[in-house]
Amino acid sequence: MQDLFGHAGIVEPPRQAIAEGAVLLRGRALAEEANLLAALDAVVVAAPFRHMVTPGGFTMSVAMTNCGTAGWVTDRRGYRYQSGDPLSGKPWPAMPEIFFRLATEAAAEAGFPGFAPDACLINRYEPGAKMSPHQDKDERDFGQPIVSVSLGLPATFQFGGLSRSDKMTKVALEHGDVVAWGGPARLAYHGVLALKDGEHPLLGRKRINLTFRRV
Ligand code: MD3
Ligand code: FE
Repeated sequence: MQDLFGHAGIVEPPRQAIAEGAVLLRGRALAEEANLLAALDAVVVAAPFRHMVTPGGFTMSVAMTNCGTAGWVTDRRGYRYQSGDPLSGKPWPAMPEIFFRLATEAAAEAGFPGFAPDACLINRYEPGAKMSPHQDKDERDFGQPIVSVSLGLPATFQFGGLSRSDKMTKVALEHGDVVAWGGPARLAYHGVLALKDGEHPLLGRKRINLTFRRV
């Protein structure tokens, strides 16, 4: 039998506040999964995933690419947004309309109307890949939220407070989940634990996260 909210037999409200300013929309991307994955494939043909290097000289376990008018990059010189893909020298692929629409609609549903992302960082996690706790602060206007879309294998996401030492809370993010982070959650420390191996019916042994930002 279908549950009340159409998500994997778990009866829970479609909008869940997981912290002040952080709203989880469980399964919000599911209706568009095929269109999202087709658009993703086209982006990745033009701008393949690559493992970037941090300013400290470590190669990230998460592979990344971008679409939109600006893309987040890191190398020995630092973290920044830039309009061109350093691998090709060409502009990042345009943000697919289906990406933009999902991000803006989800933001509005979460209480952040008027969000117009110009950057989408695409993270690919394979088993063992993780993202250590950090803040997202390379953007100009922290009044703008960040929207994230999880696809593929589930991951344990952790988020805390404004200080690295604040206690962190864990939440499982699954295929189709969308989270909007704004207000007091915008500068919260957050990270992703090492991805557990598994097999997703559409994506295989990986997790993809789309992170939408207004640079
Ligand atoms: C909470 N990515 O790319 S997305 C990142 O799942 C990043 O790949 C994670 O953190 C991932 O920077 C998490 C969810 C997310 C994004 C930004 C946030 C959570 C956030 C900013 C503030 C607080
Ligand atoms: Fe982040």
